[in-house]
Amino acid sequence: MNRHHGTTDSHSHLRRRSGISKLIRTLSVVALALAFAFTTAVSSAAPANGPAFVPNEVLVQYRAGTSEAQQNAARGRVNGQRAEVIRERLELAKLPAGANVQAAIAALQSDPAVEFAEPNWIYTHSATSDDPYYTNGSLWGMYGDELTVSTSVAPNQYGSQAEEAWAADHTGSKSVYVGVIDEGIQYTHPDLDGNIWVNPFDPADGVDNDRNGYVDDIRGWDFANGDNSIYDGGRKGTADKHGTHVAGTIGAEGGNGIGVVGVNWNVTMISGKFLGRFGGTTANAIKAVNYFTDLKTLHGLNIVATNNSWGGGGYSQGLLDAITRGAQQNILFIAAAGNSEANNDETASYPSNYNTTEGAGYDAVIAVAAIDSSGRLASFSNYGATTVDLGAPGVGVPSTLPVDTYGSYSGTSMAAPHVTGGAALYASTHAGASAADIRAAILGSTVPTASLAGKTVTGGRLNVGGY
Ligand SMILES: [Ca+2]
Ligand SMILES: [Ca+2]
Ligand SMILES: [Ca+2]
Ligand SMILES: [Ca+2]
Repeated sequence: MNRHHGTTDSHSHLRRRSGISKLIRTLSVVALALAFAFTTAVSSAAPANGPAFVPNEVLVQYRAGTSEAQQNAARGRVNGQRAEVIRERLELAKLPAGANVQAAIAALQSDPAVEFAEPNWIYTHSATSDDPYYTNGSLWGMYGDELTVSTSVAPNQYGSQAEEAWAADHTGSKSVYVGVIDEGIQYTHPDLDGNIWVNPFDPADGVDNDRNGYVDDIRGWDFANGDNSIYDGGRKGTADKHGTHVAGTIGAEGGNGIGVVGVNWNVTMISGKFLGRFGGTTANAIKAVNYFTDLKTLHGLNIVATNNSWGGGGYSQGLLDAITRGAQQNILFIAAAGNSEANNDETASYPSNYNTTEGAGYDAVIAVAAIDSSGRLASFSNYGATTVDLGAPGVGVPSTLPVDTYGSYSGTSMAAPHVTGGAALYASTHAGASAADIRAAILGSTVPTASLAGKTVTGGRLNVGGY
């Protein structure tokens, strides 16, 4: 399970935190002559081979109508302390050092005031670098069946067909917004800077002018560090590579004569940074998802989707509830299927296996597998005839990297943003389309692909050519 999402290979460390040794295990998987380094954080509190969670923390959802005294009594069963209120009646509680998290959850669940209690799972992103610098002509994921915009490169039927949409002058719109829930983004990158949100509702004056709970969230928010700097890689680009790469696939600037181009030449991306150097947590993932839902409801921003190229934890009712609230506001949740070669029908992969149908009346989650430039299912990619919706380019994908550079990564992390880019592109040409409409368009326009038959819901690959 924990191979599911790794990081770039710079994350292989042993680290000690809060007295708990964090074992970070590196597995090498050889595929296409690339070494995929999957790194995994496992706390000593985690069950053997189970997903990792933060020791001494639990998420607790209290039932509607419960009093403060009832909540305190429930928390008192496990000698817990309220650390943070995430959402109404949903809190992050601290347990005493050394507490058995699973036992505490059982005790909390038995209290009538508690709707559910669950671990604060740890997520990590997934990406594998094969070539540190962008090589011209390799952006196959944007190609289509015919030569259209580009004349210097060969067509590739297994690309997303974005070129064909561009040929029809469909290159996206800055009035379409996308949330990037990931690491941060080097927002000053010359191929991204024009497509990153600048918050008009909360100027940098030390005041939370729009009262969304985040002071000066100018380009989004860093939930990992609790600050408004969404890029923390400095002048050497030591962090936020993965988020910057994902952003470039969704919306690196096109037609500017430099670097790469995203599915959208124009789009507005907002950072929901929650993955730090050692991953992220359920608590912060929930806050990031809620952030975009709240931005949409508070300001009417046309946020059509969030991209979620991460995973690794177990099931979280709190996170599903947050995704469902987003779904109710017409925000798609587009997720990487995972990189553990696993069948997600048999072993659920989160968040890609979530389904919002029960709470929102449709499923806002789109799970994405990775294919290579020959149309094969990527050797690392998860799949699932009922749980993974489609395939998209995810092997040897060049995109933006800090600082002001480019590089090629592989992973379902790279496939998902092609689909998210497709959602934004579709929204730009179909004003008023609901999230369910966009989802239906994406799944309905896939091209049947042998490697995806029986391994995905659609049996096909992304095709944005007609958007
Ligand atoms: Ca402000
Ligand atoms: Ca604010
Ligand atoms: Ca920061
Ligand atoms: Ca460019």
